[in-house]
This record gives sequence, structure tokens and C-alpha cells, in this order.
Amino acid sequence: MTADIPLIAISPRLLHQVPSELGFRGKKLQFLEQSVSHWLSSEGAIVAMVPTIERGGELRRADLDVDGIAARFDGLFLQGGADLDPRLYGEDPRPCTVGVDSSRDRFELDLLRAFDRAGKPILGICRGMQLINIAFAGTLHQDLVSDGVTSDSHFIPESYDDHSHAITIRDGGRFASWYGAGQRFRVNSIHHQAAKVVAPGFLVEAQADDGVVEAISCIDPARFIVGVQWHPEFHDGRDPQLMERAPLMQSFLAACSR
Ligand SMILES: [Mn+2]
Repeated sequence: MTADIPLIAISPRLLHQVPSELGFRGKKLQFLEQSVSHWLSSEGAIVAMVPTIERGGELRRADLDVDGIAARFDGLFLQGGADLDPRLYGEDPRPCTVGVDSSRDRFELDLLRAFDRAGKPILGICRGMQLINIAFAGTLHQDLVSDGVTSDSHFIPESYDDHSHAITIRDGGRFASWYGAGQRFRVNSIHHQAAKVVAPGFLVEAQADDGVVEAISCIDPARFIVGVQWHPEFHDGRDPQLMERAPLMQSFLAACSR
């Protein structure tokens, strides 16, 4: 492997109950949605998924050396997925919180903290941004509509990756230097939760017109920890109106190469 090609770790999504037609009787799957790795690969990264250790296997969680993993990789990429357990940010789960996967939550928090200890860059999308926010003591809206934050939906399941809305880039952050302060873009939106209290030490980088926080980053310029609420992996050029995804990925990979 060439030293200047960044090697990026992706944590898996977990499928605890595999549909019987797939043939994995009684087994669990750990998986990656391919547009995520295509986005990383399109800018020259080498991508590897880092499986977790599940209860019932031959290994125990304690056998997983997350610091060893963080030492080997140049950066961590956190995918989207199920809602985070609200107990992680001090709330009881309400019925609007769905599909909590506590084993994934614990594993990704362990990984995130290990990469941060190692001083390695971290980029999170959707759930990944929410994970970053709560890892550094922020909180989430369990549901944007029932919390009265917005009447506009940020989540239209039947439109899925075709649904988009406008955001505005705020002054003074990394996104302002990559995209221009005050610039407006359309971004894809597939989320019903979002940051409520933004983690101390983090900056709001972009917001939707209803005020929903759409991007955050660590204020410390030496630590590249960035989250976006949208899915840049779906901004693949099919819809030319959507925000260009390359400057974000190029900045992440440049930080990973340093
Ligand atoms: Mn949104």
C-alpha cells in the first residue's frame, strides 16, 4: 500500500434478524451500503469495514482492541442507520425513537473515542453526526416533528434519497472555507432526529431554514471531527441541484493524510 493513500475504517451496520430468503439461518450480518464506500473510493481512499463483536460469538467485546484499530487506520467514517439509544444522552426513549441497536451504539462510541484519542480524523453522516454530537455531550431531538422543531418533514420515507431541502452555510467554520459563508445548497434529507443541544466545543456549520442543525465540527482546528446530517453519498450527480460532495471528502482525506 502506498503511504499517501488514506486507509479509512468504516463501522458496519448490523442486521440481527436476517430475512430467511437470504439463507443465513440464525446468523447475523454486518454490512455496508455501497454508495458510502463508493464516495470514499471516488476520492482515492482505501476503505475497510471493521466488524464488531456480537454477543453469542466465540469472541468477547473485551477482545476487540479499538486502540489498535485506530493506530492502523488513517481515519474513521461513521455510516447512517438506526436511532441512537436516548439513554446515551440522558433521556428515556419515547415511542418516536425506533430501531435502537445498543450493541452498534456501544461499538461505534468505543471506535470514535479510540480514533479521537489517536488524533485521527472522524467524519460522520446522518446517525454518524448524531453519534459525534452525543459522544461529546450533546443531545438529540427524538423526533423533530413531535418536538415542535419543524412542520416540514426532514424525512419522507416514500421519497427516501430523492427528498431534499435547502441549507445555509454559517460563517467562521470549516464549511465556510470549503463552500463559502452564507452559501445556500440543497441537500438530501432522510432523518427524523437531529442535534438538540450541540456538543460543547463544536460549531454549527450549516442549518436548514427551520433551524435544524445540518452540520457540526469540532472547534479545535487540530482535530478533524465533522458530522453532516445529510447523505453526501447520495449526491452522486444524478441531481445537479444537490450540493457538491467532493470538497467535504477531499478535506477529510487531506486531514487523514497528514
Ligand atoms: Mn434535513
